[in-house]
Order: sequence, then C-alpha cells, then structure tokens
Amino acid sequence: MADLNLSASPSPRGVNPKASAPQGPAAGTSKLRMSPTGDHSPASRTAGALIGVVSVVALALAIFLSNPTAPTTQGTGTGMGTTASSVTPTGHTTRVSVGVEGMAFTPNHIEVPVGDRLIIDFTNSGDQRHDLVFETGVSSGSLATGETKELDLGVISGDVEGWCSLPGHREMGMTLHVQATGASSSSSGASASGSHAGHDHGQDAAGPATPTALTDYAATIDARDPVLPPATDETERYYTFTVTEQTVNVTSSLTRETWTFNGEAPGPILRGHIGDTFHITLVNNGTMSHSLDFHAGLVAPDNVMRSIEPGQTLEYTFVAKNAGIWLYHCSTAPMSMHIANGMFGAVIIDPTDLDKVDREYVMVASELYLGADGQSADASLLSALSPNAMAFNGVPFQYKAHPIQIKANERVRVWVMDAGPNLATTFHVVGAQFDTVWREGAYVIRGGGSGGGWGQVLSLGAAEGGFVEFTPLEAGHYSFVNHALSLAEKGQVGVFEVSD
Ligand SMILES: [Cu+2]
Repeated sequence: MADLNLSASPSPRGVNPKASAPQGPAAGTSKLRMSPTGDHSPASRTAGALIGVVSVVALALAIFLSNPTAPTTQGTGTGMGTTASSVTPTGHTTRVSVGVEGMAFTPNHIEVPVGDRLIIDFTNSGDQRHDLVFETGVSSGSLATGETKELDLGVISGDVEGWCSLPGHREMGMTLHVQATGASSSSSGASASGSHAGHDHGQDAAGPATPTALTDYAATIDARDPVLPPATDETERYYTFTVTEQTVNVTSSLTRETWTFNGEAPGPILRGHIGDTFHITLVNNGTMSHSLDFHAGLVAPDNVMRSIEPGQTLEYTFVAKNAGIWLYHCSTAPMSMHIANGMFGAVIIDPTDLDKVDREYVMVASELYLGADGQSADASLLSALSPNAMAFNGVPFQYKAHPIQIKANERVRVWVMDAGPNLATTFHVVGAQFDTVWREGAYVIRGGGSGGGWGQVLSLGAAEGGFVEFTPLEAGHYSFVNHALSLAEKGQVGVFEVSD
C-alpha cells in the first residue's frame, strides 16, 4: 500500500485532558446519593444573613483559620472563578458522589446552597473511559472504568456546568449541571469562557478545507493503493489491529485528529474465502476506550465487541460463513464519532462464483466532519449529518489528484463499502455502464447484454457493500463519483484514466 503520509507524532491533547495517572479503586457502588455534611437549616441561614458585614469578615477569618486551604483564599488550585469576594461562604461543605451510567452522569443535576464549598467524588462507573470537567477548569482527567477522583469546586456562587470532554460524549448527554440554590439570577459560578470549548468551530473552522485545498493537498501525498489483491490460500488467518490516535493533515494548513486501526483510515482491508477463520488481536495503544465490531462474523457481541482500556488487548475470532464486503468498525460510544475519526474498514469474503476480471479495486466511502485545527470530528456537524468533506479510502479527492490507470477494454471490478457513519453512497462511473452489480450478497445484475440488464449505480446505505463490473471501451477520463453529487463535490470523486 502506498504511504498515506500519516504523521506519527503524538496527537495534541488540546482541551481534552485524556491522559491521567490512574486513581484509586472504585469507592463502592452507592455513589448517587447527595450527602451534604454542613448544616443548611433555615434557622442557621436566617441567622447567617443577619450577621452583617463585620461578621462576614470574622466568618471568613474563622473559615480560613479552620481550613487554610478553603477557597476563601487564593491558590486553592481548583481553578474556581468564585471567591468570597462575590459570595458569603457558609463554611459548610456539600459533598456529592457522581457516577456514570451509559452516556450520562448520575446524578446529572446537583443542587448546592450558595456559599457552600462543593466537593464531588466522581467515580467512572461506566463501561469506557470518561472524564468530568467544569467550565471553571476543574477536571478529573481521563478515568478508566472504576477509577475515582475527588473534585473540589470551591465555594459555589452560581450555577456551574460540567461535562465529559471526550469527543462526542457531551453531545451524547454527558452533562452535569450544578445549580446554586438561593443565588440571585445575575450571579454566575464562573465566567462562561471555555464552556463551549470544542463546540464553536465547525463550518467556519473548516473553512480552509475547500475542494481546491483538499485536492491540492491530496496531490502532494501518495494516494492509498486502491488495488485489491486476490485472497491468499490459508484458511486460518491471523491479524493484529493496533489502535492509535494521531494528527494528520487534511489540507496543507488544516489537521485533524484521527483514531485508526494500524495507523490508517480505513484500516486494513482483509480478504478471504467462505469457511476461513479470522483470528484478530485488538491492541489499544490509544488514550481512550476502543473496540471492534466485525460484520463478517456471526458471534454474540457481548464479549468480543466490548470496549477495552488503553494498554489492553482482546482476542476476536470468527468464521466467515457468508460472502460479502463486510464493514468493521469501533463500536465504542458514540460510534458515529469513532467511525468519523477513522475507525472503520472492510473484510471481503469472495462469492464462490466470481468472474475473472483484469483489474480489481476497493473503495471505502466515508464522511469527514472537520472541526478546528487538530481536533477530532466536529460533534455538531456529525449530529447534523453534515459532513464538510467526503472520501474514498480516507482522503478526499485523492484519486482525482492521482487518477487510477487502466486500459481500454479491460474488465474492471470495483468493490465498494459505505463506511458512513451516516450517509448513502450511490457509486457511479461516468461514461460506463455496469454489466454486473452485486450488492449485499447477491447479484442484482449479471451478464449485461446477455439478458441480465445494465446498471448505472450501486446504491448503498451506511454499512452496505457490494461490487460492480464494467469495461471502458475507449481511452479517456472516467470519473467515479458518489452520485449524491453534493457529496462528490466534497471529495467523493476520483478518475479512471483509460489509455489505449
Ligand atoms: Cu474507538
């Protein structure tokens, strides 16, 4: 395969504090209860309100003396933007345990009396890595399943927003709202700066990713080799899929973070025969949880498709029982994000009655949701199913910049997999008609003029696959496109350059 020019440099962590030292073991399972340790009786509050200005100073001093690290002083290290200057500390501490269930914090709403110091015991009780960050800058760092971290939010003077900063997790619902009870409507727990970190980019930030910029960049790198070699003869097949996270260029001035199997998006294209056994070792060398789902297998998902932690491995074995071009992908939530960042590929299991062809290629169609420079897929664009770039074999416009060379009257087969994660691919070759269309395990058209009909498009929804066969009769430039043309214009287009 040609060099994809993937940078091997460590990906910048940016606003996502994904890596952190392991914390202590899980602190049990009853984490969802709120356990205020202070006194919030109405009588004490009323009395406190009547103390007066002089007493406030005395109270603050008393708090300081009893706990020199309390947030009434500078240098607490919590990053909390609120101090005693904007609210009267009560001297009480509210302590709350927060866990994770699916893609949500439990609880996801905490009420804290204004002036209380808030400490959250955050335990990642979910099934993959998460963090908990607040707009104030307080952050747990990335926690493995079962890890716990104490977060000191300092004295609460107004509402504070928290969320999981792993890509896509906030958009899946991982938010935590701290409501300051008794606060005046104008008060705020913190400046809003950073509350939309990783959110406000998207179309604007990807502005440099114009078709021209994408094509110009594709011309400067080698195209990924689209040739599909024949299946080898072994029946026991062994592969290692190593997950890494890295930053790659999409134009000369715009990079994105990709998550990949073996350093490439798409990952390896595997090919075998019906009856072959595939032994896959998944190695997670990334910073977050990842997993694998092979559509080519018929196995209970529970064990083999589970998410594994950075540093862990998993054995995934399946027997290929049926022909197809089968998608594989990371199935860690949100799957759309993991696929959009590059975690997809294909397993081709040949039908037993493939015709002979002169050339055989594979095209894996995918969508790019480019955000700010160096970031992973933009969650807002992803949720809106609005990719700003499209690709065959991972790189927009690469086969327009590097046309695929064939000869007139050669018979060509193109396997096509729609990796999505969302949109359909209607594969068309300008100037050709398909005498054979095989889609999702069956010949839709076969034999062309001998009564089998002719086709113009192989129509695939997300995760569908098939192949087409055709023979260009004359020299020339035959573009191949997703005939959803707005998507072709974003990069899902290439050229077969046919010579005599
Ligand atoms: Cu993943």
